[in-house]
Amino acid sequence: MSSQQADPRELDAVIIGAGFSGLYALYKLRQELGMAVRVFDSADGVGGTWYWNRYPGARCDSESYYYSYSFSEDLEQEWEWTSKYPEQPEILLYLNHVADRFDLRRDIQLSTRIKEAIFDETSNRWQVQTDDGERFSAQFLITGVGCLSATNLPPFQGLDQFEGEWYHTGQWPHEPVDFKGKRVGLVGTGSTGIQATPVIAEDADHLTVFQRTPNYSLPARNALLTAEGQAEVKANYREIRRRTRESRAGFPYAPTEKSAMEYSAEEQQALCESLWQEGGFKFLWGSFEDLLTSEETNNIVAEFFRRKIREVVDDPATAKLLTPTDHPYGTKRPPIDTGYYEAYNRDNVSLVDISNSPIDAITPKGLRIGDTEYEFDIIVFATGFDAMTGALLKIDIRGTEGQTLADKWEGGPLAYLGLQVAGFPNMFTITGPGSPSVLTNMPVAIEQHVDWITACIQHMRTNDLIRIEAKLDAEDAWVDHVNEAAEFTLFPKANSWYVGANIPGKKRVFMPYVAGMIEYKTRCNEVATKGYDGFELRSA
Ligand code: NA7
Repeated sequence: MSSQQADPRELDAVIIGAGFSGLYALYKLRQELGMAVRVFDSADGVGGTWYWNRYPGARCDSESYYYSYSFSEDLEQEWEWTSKYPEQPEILLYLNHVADRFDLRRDIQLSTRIKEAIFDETSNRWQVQTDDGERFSAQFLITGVGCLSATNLPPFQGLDQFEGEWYHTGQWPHEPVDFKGKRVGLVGTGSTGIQATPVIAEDADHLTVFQRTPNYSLPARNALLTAEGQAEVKANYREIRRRTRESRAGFPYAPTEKSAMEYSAEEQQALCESLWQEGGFKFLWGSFEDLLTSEETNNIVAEFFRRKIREVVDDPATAKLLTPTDHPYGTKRPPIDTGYYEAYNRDNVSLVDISNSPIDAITPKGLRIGDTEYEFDIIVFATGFDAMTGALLKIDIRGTEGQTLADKWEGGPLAYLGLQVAGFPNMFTITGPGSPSVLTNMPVAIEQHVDWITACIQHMRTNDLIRIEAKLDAEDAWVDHVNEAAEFTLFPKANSWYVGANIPGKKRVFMPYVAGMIEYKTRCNEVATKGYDGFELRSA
């Protein structure tokens, strides 16, 4: 009998994705609730984002000691991070260690893509099929597919004719790419392009960067961790975790209590300078409390960045092209770099502004813009992701009455608390659209979601409930609230992937919840305390 015809294997939960989310969800549901769980991932290793993003210079923009799990004190104490901002291989090692340490691998099925998941209203179970035709049946479907995992390769005409090598940064090969002596073209100046530029420039004969929108990048000021520094963090972990959980964005620091307008011009500049010197995300989440709500305050910070770019980049014409003026600081995801602006002072790096003249075609020898052809041996596309919804919509997910998730989300994602979609019972979306997700330090958001989902399932089991579904009116109210929260900020002013602007034809909707982790967590807890208010629960 072929696997297609065999009865589906019965599980309590199917989890899609073996990154930070899926690993923790497996741990919690299996360890704490004793559930029969299976995690699926299309990759041939665990790690999610950190499995795929192996491009040169790939490193975490959050500091290692808080971009990590907090659920196990033993794990915290035994794991040794080597640098402030860990490189991709180190985070991948960490996640592999977690998989081994907690004996997770026996319930993880790799190299397997989930093709479809259909909710059966008779049994109240999800019928799930893999791309190999293997079938599983589970009460719960839990997605941990990542917010930035469906790569965006714009449909450049002629790419298949290119005679050189080309790569998308989000699907980087496992073997090192040799840039030595090569003419390299790099498309995209988001976080990824900005991390990759200085590293590729070290080796390439010449690197040409194609920039559609300039960004405000902050120096990371990475450093190796000392034994004393590590010991201090380890001694203070509980307090650090408390601070991250009680912060707005999952970082262990807070912004000023007053508006920038209540400081003198000298004080404003002094704070900006000290944050610039310190480096990293603190500029975004630990500077002025009204940075993302007041144009006046934002402009003070934006001007500070513009001055820094002029100071670092030698050639004034290049500095001007690199200077963002089209969006407020922080309304596109701010990159953190190591020597990005400095790279443009090298003789072998040049910048091409494509804001008004897009790439017309990829040619056999390179790429063409108008009448100009640029010749390359290697083209690197750092063109980002179909964020927040792309990976979910790649799966054929069908809820009640045969409704597909793609149809439900035609006008933009709809979800209650970013955790459940009305019409899709017993499905939970870890860091789904409508939750703080990408506006936070991800592991903090992931742990909060998985903890909430685990408690919810525990509640259902204790009370003999077999089905939970978000109510439409609760979902509508939440979507309105997410939009209102965004409207109160400067975020909607930017053409960012937060609103789907990077994907032609994608409905413009502000997808993450911007009011902050603490506000969000309070609301989630209230919903649970009130007997899962806004959800319809059914007993057997
Ligand atoms: P991003 O931040 O989406 O950056 C993608 C870059 O590629 C950005 O500069 C885009 O310009 C550019 N882009 C996208 N499509 C095109 C086309 N068609 N032509 C030219 N340039 C294009 O992705 P990243 O991978 O850098 O970062 C994603 C997240 O991963 C990051 O924020 C972290 O959270 C980790 P645009 O700005 O849209 O004009």
